[in-house]
Amino acid sequence: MPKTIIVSNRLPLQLSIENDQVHAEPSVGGLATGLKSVHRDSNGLWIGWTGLTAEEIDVQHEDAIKKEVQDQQCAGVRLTESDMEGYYYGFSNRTIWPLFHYFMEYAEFEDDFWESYKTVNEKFAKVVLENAEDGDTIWVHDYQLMLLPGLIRAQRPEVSIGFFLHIPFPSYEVFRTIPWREEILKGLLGADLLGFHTYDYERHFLSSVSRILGFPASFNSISLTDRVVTVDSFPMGIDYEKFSAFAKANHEQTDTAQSELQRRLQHHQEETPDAKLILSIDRLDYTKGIANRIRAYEHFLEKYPQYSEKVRLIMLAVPSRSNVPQYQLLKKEIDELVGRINGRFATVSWTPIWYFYRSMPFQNLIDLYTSSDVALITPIRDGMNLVAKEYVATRTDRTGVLILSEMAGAAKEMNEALLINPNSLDLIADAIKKALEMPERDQKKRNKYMQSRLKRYNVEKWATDFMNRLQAVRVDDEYVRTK
Ligand code: ADQ
Repeated sequence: MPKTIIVSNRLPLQLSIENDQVHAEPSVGGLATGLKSVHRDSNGLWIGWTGLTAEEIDVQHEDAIKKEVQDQQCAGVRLTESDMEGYYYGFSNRTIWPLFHYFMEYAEFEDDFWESYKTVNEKFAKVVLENAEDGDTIWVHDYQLMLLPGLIRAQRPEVSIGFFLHIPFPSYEVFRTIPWREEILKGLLGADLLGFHTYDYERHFLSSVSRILGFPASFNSISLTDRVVTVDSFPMGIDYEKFSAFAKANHEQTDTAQSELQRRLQHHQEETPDAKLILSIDRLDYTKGIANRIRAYEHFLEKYPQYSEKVRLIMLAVPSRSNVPQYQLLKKEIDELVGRINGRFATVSWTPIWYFYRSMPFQNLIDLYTSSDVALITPIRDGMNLVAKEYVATRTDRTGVLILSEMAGAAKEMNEALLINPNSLDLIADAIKKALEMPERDQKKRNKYMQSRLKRYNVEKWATDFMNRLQAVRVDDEYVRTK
């Protein structure tokens, strides 16, 4: 029976070694949830890196790890520390990530990074080819693996290959600055179907293909010499039911069952009933516009001093890629900004920003979403932004206001949010005021429309739509080739 193989940089599991025993726990991230049915049904297999480098794995644990991984219907790709340096921290996160998010001045074009990226994509290809048979369907994820569709196609033309990019695809003028632009496009074109979050990313990709490789691209298909490649947009959704169910349970919880954070938040609300909470959650990344957001909040406090002691920004920044220099600099900048603003505006009974630099358990994430009157999400660029969608899904009584950057893919589906240009501190400050003063009726009306859309196009629908489309384009292509 043909099977579906999912390939991503990381496997959807957490490996740990305790008392010489190896354990693998399934992870609960959005991608893992969305692809659960694709993975579990149809005899599926997930291929990716386990999270432990070859140097971190003792020889005596190797077989146990392999077995644990296999038990989760997964197969591991063996990567060394030097692979991770060059392919992941290097080419993926110091070349592609900044460039695809229009941070051109951060992009490093290093031959060594590129060589490592090619080597690791070949390692992934080897594991895929060991496991794939003709007739199988392979779904490759994200910017770390852009050469993989081409490498698989070259060896096994009779498999069906889909690729989904989770970050923006930049305009041709930006993309063409990459020295290895042709190889990257050819790698991607090994797929039968290429998916993007928005129509704009899809359009940018088509224009790069026709201008760099000269293949005719019309509407949403590209005619290669021997095949047709389909390109389309599939905006990724969230596990709506899970977020809304957790939020409902949160509201119904008795005092004793509450988390420490929830108790604190409730206590804060009882002490200062007219004070409002503004929430900010992201990985600590320069694309997320965190520094600008803090400056905009400062500008808001200057421009509207009547809000002193009446509002608090609760900011969660999750540590990320902390060995890449730009991330270290950003961390320092944010620490300083938070210190400066708290020092400047605080009173004996009020701290304007509560700042957490850490990862939090899922339950705390829900506590924050359900307790906040406003979510302030202002990325400079973001492929989609799931936090915006999760916030709206947890507002079970439909109150709450989402302020969202126009530069996030999610803005295309969330027109009822207060959309702002993240580069204008003044617009953000005014949007904060508008959000804090928005009548409940208006809040509920906006959230009602967004919720019904998010509920319908959830992450499972996203995954099945992509898979159905992949089957359909494969059938069409076979028809064209045999005609
Ligand atoms: P990210 O850049 O990581 O994803 P985002 O879409 O916001 O950004 O997803 C973050 C996820 O992490 C959310 O699901 C959120 O719930 C979770 N999360 C955040 N803080 C957490 C915490 N402290 N503990 C546990 N979980 C936490 C990339 C792209 C995005 C795109 C996604 C999906 O950059 O643009 O939306 O992939 O395609």
